[in-house]
Amino acid sequence: QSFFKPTQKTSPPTIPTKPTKISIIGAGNVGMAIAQTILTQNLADELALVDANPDKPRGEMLDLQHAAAFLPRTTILASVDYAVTAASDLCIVTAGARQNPGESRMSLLQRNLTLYEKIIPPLAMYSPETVLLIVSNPVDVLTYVSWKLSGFPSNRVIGSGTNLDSSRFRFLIADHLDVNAQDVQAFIVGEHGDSSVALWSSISVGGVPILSFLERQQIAYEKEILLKIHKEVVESAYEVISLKGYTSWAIGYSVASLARAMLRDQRSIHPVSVLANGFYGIDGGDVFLSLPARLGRDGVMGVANVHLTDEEEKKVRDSARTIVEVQSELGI
Ligand code: 6V0
Repeated sequence: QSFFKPTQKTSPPTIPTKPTKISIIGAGNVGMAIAQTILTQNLADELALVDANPDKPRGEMLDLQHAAAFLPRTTILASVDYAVTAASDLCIVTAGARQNPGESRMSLLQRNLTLYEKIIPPLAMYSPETVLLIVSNPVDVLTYVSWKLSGFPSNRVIGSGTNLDSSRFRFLIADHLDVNAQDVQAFIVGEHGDSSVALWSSISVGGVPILSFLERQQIAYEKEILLKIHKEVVESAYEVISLKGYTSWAIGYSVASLARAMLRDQRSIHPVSVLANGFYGIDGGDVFLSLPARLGRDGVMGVANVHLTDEEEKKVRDSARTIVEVQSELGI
């Protein structure tokens, strides 16, 4: 006997549509901040958590399931077995070592490369149509590694890149000008890390290009403040790590915004790590770094043709060269 009495059928049964499924690999601080944001924003019908440690994702799954009464309905799964990720629309990879206080992102490479060789092939096998969204550091090199290991077309392999750096940048500019960060348009591109490039010429606040405004008003000292703000962006992850041991909330929101852009086919522009050959004179080998990309259901739909000054272009090429040099030693 069922709990519900069937109602009189008045229309034919609906054809079930495929549920939207997101998998998160690595149920650590970053993976769980992303999971929590995805759940509260109702971005998935199914959420699968995978971690090398079996207790961690199961504990996280139970803890989140116990919040079901306060959340949109989402089926949460957890396992060490990649079969749980089958038929994902989006796989977000956060597994791996994180920086110790003061440690650079690049120094994580060897440790995380070995893990990726075990993670990416089964993900690609169980979800051949998925978009891969890479978060572990060094994110640009690991996005390249994931592209190679998956054999996917480059539009379906994306690194979270400087989406987070750009939101830190927008916050600091907004804080300085006392406006809402959502009214600040500002991109940081290039490597997610120490050689990232701030695109000063394209910063606008409420639609007003900020640099030309400052020049017209001859407010020279403000430019120094802007340079200081970029320095603060580069140092901010190191500061958060030295204070709380890891970063989580901002990357959680940042990655959820990318998941929304793709799964809801938003065609919005985000600075994320994409295959960058051919843009801004980058030609020294395959390289992923962040450029303002238009995101939709199939991942990257194109790169916005943002004007860069000669100096900005040169810095982006230098950033590319740094990454290619690291990659050339990987033997992939
Ligand atoms: P964490 O809290 O130590 O979590 C890492 C998780 O990965 C742990 O639960 C591990 O058990 C798990 N893990 C390890 N090996 C495997 C494996 N082979 N398969 C599956 N799971 C595995 O680290 P945290 O979550 O703080 O950071 C994760 C990664 O994100 C690090 O590489 C960070 O550097 C990186 N970040 C990237 C950011 C970005 O903007 N791209 C921002 C913040 C952190």
